[in-house]
Amino acid sequence: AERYDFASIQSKWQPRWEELKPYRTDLEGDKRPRKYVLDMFPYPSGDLHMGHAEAYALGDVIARYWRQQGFNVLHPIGWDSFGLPAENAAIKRGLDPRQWTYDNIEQQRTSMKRYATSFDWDRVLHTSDPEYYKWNQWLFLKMYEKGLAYRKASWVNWDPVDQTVLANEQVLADGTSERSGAVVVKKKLTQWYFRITDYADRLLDDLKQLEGTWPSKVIAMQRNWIGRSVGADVDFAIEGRSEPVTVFTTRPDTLYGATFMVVAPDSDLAQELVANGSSEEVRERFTTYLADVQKSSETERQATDRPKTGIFLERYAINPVNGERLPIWAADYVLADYGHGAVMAVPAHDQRDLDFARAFGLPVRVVVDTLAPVTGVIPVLDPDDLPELEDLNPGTTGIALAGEGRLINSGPLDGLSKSNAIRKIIEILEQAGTGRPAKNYRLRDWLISRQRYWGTPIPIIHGSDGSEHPVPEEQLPVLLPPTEGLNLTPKGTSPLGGAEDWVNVPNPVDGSPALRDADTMDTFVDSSWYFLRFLSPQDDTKAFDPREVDKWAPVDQYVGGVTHAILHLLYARFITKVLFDLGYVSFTEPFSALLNQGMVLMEGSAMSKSKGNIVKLSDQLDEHGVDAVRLTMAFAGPPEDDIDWADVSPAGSAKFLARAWRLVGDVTSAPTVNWRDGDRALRRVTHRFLAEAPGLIEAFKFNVVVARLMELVNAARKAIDSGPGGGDPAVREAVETVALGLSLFAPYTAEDMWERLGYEPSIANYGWRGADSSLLTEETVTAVVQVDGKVRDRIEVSPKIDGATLEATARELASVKRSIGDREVVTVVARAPRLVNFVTKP
Ligand code: ANZ
Repeated sequence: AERYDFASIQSKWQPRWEELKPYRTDLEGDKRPRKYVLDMFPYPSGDLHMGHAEAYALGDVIARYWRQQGFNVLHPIGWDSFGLPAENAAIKRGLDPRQWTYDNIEQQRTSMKRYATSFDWDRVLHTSDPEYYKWNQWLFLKMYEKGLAYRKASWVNWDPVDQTVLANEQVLADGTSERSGAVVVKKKLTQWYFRITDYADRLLDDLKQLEGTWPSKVIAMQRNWIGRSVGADVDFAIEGRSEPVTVFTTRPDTLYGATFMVVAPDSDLAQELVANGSSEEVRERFTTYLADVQKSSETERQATDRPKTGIFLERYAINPVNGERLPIWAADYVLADYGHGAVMAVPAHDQRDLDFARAFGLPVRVVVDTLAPVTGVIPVLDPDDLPELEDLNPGTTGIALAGEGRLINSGPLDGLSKSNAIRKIIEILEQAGTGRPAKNYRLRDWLISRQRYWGTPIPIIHGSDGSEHPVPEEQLPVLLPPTEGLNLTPKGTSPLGGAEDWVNVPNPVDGSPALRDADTMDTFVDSSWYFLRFLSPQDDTKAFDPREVDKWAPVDQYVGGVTHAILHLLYARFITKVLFDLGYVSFTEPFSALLNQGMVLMEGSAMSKSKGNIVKLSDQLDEHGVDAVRLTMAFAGPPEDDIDWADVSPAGSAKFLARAWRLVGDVTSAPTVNWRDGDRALRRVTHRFLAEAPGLIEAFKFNVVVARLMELVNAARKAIDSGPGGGDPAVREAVETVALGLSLFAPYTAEDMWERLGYEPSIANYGWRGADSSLLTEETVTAVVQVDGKVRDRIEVSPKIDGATLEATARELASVKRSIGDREVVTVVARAPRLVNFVTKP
């Protein structure tokens, strides 16, 4: 048999494709329906790894599929090439971050081309190119004009290793930096923010548009991240202070149960309360306490099992509904930047408040009788076995009564259910002017300034009088200064501040000395709109072309890792809505459908240097060939599942590809042969595949399609070796179908087969073939033949047979004649085409 030599097939086709550009998208002339299939663009951290290989193989199946279905497909690629790793590597090796970045891009580009991803190489972008980041600056200025970009001083997450701030999103659940792994601390800095909180409701409500086309897990993660809470703001007068303090509560119904107030120690409010009324001793203790609090992360502070700490501030608040005096405490379980940084504590019904009350001997007052029946709430306990409310006293049990019930000890609210009491108390407060309905979000504004070099400079000039001046649009881009003479080593302020010639500029208003903003933007800004830039990557007059964007966007299918389930997707959704509001795009969600591929593991765990279990992509490609690796990725299982490389067989994939490829050598008919004259049995296998594969691909069941291809290869091989032979037209039809199917997964092998079958390249641009429906129905069905209810025979009949013909056919059977003998047939029950029963007279 001929030898399948993947290496020579690859080196034959890669340069041919380079010339032919079969994946170039013609935006203008092409009138076919469009599909925008986008893979999350890579960070150029080194050469491509197994994770890239999986993601790009799967995204490519989808892009190639739609191309084959007759769509004009846009499948672009670029590089997310600003960011810390380049800068850190550059510091370590004394290089310019540019060199490290663009060298890695070159390496990845070479690998991607070898990997035969069907990208349109004529529309590549790099976010670190001035041609790209100019438009980040443009976007910033648009947001600034709209009041959506602003500067404020606040406590920020500080990464003490990378010496830069982190967005909340970049702090892991254990309080460490997603980037450096260092324990994140709080630091007070003036920073730039994007006002994403203005969009919280829309970011939440629009998730409905994505149901069914985004993984439900990702939708849930977005929803939780935004974290909307509905309740009320309640104003408490403060003794010795002219202004009231407002608290946010989701349970205004429990207002009569408030027994103290707690403020966040790190809030301005706490500082002020202490400064204007606490004793010297409390002031000192507070200062020590605050220093401690600042060492702990937000997650630690919210942990329920943490011993409660706090300080009584010797100040009092007045409950607006009953005039009660509530002592004010500072405690770290209350966060400064959630709600108003202050809570009304209701220990009977809130566990954190209860733990605190018990730790410091504060009163507990029950105001909801959780044993009283409430319509629609099924009692958990047997009514005959009900405990008394006193037995459930949270002060003794230590368990807060958080459930539904009826209000007690609450004046006008007594007897009401929770929801009715909430409605009523809000009414009462609104009338008195001491409260109103309120919503709160876990989501915070997006901190976008970074104190590092390798990013987009923020296009703002600061006057010596503190004024802010946006750099005029026609002066963009504000280019990054060269690294010569700059010290990139992190030291807490941006290295750009050290570029004297760059940072010192005249004030645009009066020419007086002024300074450029020396911070750079979070690289999530770059990736929040890149999908729009792919439509006109070379246009130096605008960020994107609204005409093309309207035709192509939103992205029909986005493919990428679940690691980006929150940050990147949330920011891209936010910026899309901003651009919609500014009139630049006509849609509000950037990605209509999302596929999250799983991870590639080795022996059950993520590949990592420390575990020493890294499988090198280039080794796999050298050993098994590109197509075998790609096919293995698709065949391993559902795309959302992780792939354990120890459990799959790229060698098996290579063997299958060789078997498929060798079929061509045994096809002896010409391309002009009439398939209709071919062997029906084989044609039926072929057409079943043609009929089923599209639906399976659209349902992301790539592995099933590969399995069906294997069946088809086997059927073709059998027809050649022990059936009608290689000259049968059905064999050609089957083998051509194998090539068309394989072209989704194994482009080199498929292209080579296609040429040897007598066609011009590229197979990527040949359409899919429709299935012949007459070959899809069953040819015969089995009819059961009974005499007096006993099965006497089974015959193959046409599914369209009528009752009379079925009866006549069955009567002629020797088996039937023998069992009827000489008895008289009194009734015949014929249920064509499945059953016929002869009933005789005994
Ligand atoms: C009184 C109350 C009684 C509360 C009760 C709950 C139960 P979510 O769902 O997370 O929004 N809270 C408000 N601001 C806070 C802050 N800055 N730091 C810590 N906790 C804060 O929770 C809202 C509830 O968390 C609010 O409702 C408030 O406690 C507390 F039986 O007010 B509640």
